[in-house]
Order: sequence, then structure tokens, then C-alpha cells
Amino acid sequence: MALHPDVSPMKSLSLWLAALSAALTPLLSPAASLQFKVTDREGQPVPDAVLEVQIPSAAVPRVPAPGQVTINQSKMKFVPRVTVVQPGTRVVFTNQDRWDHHVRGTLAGLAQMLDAVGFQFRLAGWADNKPIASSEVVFDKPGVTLLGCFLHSSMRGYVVVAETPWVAVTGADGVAVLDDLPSGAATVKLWQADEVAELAPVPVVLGPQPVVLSRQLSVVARRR
Ligand SMILES: [Cu+2]
Repeated sequence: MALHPDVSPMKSLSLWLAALSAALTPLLSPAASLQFKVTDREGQPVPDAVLEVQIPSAAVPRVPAPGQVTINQSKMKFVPRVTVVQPGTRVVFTNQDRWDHHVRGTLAGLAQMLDAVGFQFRLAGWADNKPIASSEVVFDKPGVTLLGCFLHSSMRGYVVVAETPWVAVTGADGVAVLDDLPSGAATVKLWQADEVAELAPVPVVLGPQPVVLSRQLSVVARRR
């Protein structure tokens, strides 16, 4: 039996999809996107730079309850080197090397100049038939904590507690992308470990057109 053209399954499906899309449009827009590229004084891409977007007019979405992340001490490095978390996140430190390490946390800024240590503990080296040593710290205030080891001064790491949920870290290509941002006037705060002075925030207007920004640091980024 032939169907009447007006009630063919394809036609009713397309009408249904059109209605669905119209219903969802106010929910889906206005989503903005921002791409940010960071290079150093020599023009090389800079990984591990953190950009945070502040959008005063936007309601801050409810961020999922802060969870737990792990930072490993492995082959004389903090891995990952830069960890970005939301306030209240529990950070577990483990030592995967066969020798001891310290985890020393110093708040960046004034406390750093005074070398005021926020927390410190020692993690025993891993030995056969023994569990890997670990300890945890809850990071509840926005800001940057420098991680170090008293025994190995080359070991450096960073925990960045974000002020907003709109935060990203640059990859090996020096690029970070944030999608699904609310539209409106915003400022982009940039942090990078080797920049001693605080970088001036960049004002942007987020809208339907993707925003592409770049920034050159005044320093040569330390390679790992
Ligand atoms: Cu160490």
C-alpha cells in the first residue's frame, strides 16, 4: 500500500527534527569559542600555559563536585608538570621512583618571595613488595602553588586552582581551545611558569564568531 506523500515516514521525521531543533536552539546558543596560542620570546610554541576566561555577565555553571587527581613523581619529574583543578580538589601525590622525594608546596606571589612553605612531606622511594608511597592535599583557594623537592632542586611542578570553570592548558603546539563559552565581554588571564611578572589580562568579546588570540611571552620557556 502506497503512503500518502504528506505522511511519509521521511517527511514526518524531518518535520519532527525541525521542531526539535527549534526547541533546542535557545539552549544551544549562544556558544562561543576561543582559541589561544602562546609563543615564547623566540617564537617557539609554549606548552603548559594556563588560560582562564572571566565572563562577568555570565552565570557561572555548576561545576561537578571537585574530584581527585593524581600527580606522580616519576623519573625526577612531577607528572604532569602543570595541573589545573577547581577549588576543593583532592590531589594525591605518589612517588614512583626508587629513591625518596619531598613534595614541597609554596604559594606563588608574595609567599614565594618569602619562601613560605604551605605544606611539605617526604615520600619514600618505591621498593619491591612495598606499596607505592602517596599522600594527599586538598587545594581549596584559587591561585598557583609551586611544587618542589628539597633533595632534587631541578624538580618543579605547579598546581593551578582556577577561579572560573572556563580554563584550559596549552598543548605541545602552544594552543588551547575553549568551546561552549557564554557570549559577552570577557577577559582572558594567562599564566605561564617562567613569566615572573603577572601578565596583563586580555579583553575580548565572545560571540558567534570564534575568537583567535595569540600572545608572545617576554621570556624563553624552560624546556623539560
Ligand atoms: Cu626529589
